[in-house]
Amino acid sequence: MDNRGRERDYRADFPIFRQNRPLIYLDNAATSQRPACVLEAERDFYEKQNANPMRGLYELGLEATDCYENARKRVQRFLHAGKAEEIIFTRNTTEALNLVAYSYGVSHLRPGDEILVSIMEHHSNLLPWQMVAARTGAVLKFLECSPDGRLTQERIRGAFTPRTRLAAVTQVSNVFGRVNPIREITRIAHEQGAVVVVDAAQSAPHIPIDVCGLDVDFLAFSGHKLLAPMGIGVLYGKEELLQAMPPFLTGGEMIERVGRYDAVYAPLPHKFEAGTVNAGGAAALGSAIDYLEQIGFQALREREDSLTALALEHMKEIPGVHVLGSEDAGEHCGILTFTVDEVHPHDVASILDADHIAVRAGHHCAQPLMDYLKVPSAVRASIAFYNTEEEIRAFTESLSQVRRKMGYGE
Ligand code: C6P
Repeated sequence: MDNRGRERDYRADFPIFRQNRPLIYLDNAATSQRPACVLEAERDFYEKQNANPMRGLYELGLEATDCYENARKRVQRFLHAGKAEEIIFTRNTTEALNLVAYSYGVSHLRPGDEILVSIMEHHSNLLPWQMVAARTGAVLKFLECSPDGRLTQERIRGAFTPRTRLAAVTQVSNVFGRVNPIREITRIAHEQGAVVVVDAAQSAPHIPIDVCGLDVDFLAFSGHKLLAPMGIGVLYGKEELLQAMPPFLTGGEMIERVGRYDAVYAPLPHKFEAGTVNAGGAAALGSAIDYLEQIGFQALREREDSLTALALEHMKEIPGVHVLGSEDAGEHCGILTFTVDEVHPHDVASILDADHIAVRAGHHCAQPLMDYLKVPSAVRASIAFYNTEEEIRAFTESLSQVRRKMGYGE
């Protein structure tokens, strides 16, 4: 609400919605849209400060470095991390998780050690650990969820053993949208001497994150799901862990000195940022965080939850539609994954698309979860704060016609 009590028109901040084309964008969990201020921040970098950061000793080069390092400090404050050196810029969540797997996982795990992953992990937080297990002889174990996507205390306690060395868990699943109890998990993991890697790709856009309060060891997120451009992501790691890890990628700018046969690596965070960095993307991520925090997570969640409640209420009334996860709209972070009896999810998505409604259909890069749920494929509508009630009504109206259009029932 603005100070005259009117709901702010967030939509007006997003140039993509100003085009003269019908678009009801409900695929925000795949990638968000970007507000004008974020696009301007990236453009501003290239128009006013563009030089290769950390290299040029001339004025423009120093400004480019400042811009990049200020973005790092902005992310540090966003995550409530203790030090800017604990923030590593990556391309996305996938690269950040691979960094931890290749650098920490491969060098720290031994045959017989256990890696615990939840069954609801996105492939990006599963395949790296399959690779680590294959290379080190560690054993991959699964933390199962209840059929409605809950990681209960008993399940968590029962999944850890004295051999668990690492647990990789998503804070919010891209299928269920429920916030997982990360603080509980880190408490139990640390009792067993295991480190915790958190995938925050779907949580960072919806809830405030305090890496110190949660006591996570590593945490990754992508800028593009959080209003920033594609190609910029973040890995947070506890300083003492990052210090002890070998570099993931090697090459320019991650070194102190190079000889013919060996090299001394640069201190944190540059040890993990080989090659020319995405400074424009980092500047834009800083601007996206400013924009989000200016709205405030509470206002953002209230808006997303009320739109989700409206969608859920109408979806429950449509015969043959089944939503995965919680019955409570407040436990979805805007993510509504569903099936429609007798209709393939791809057909559902095509019918919605004919009404200019963009949703995702398929296995959502979470195939082990879909196998466990015995749902090979599903449709997902994911809502952001800049969606409107009219859009939600248009979506549920279009959805209510799907079975009839496919020749079933009403
Ligand atoms: N999920 C979705 O439509 P990248 O691609 O690296 O930015 O993010 C990977 C990723 C990791 N973890 C979770 C929980 C995710 O949801 C994603 C990306 C998108 O659900 C694209 S597959």
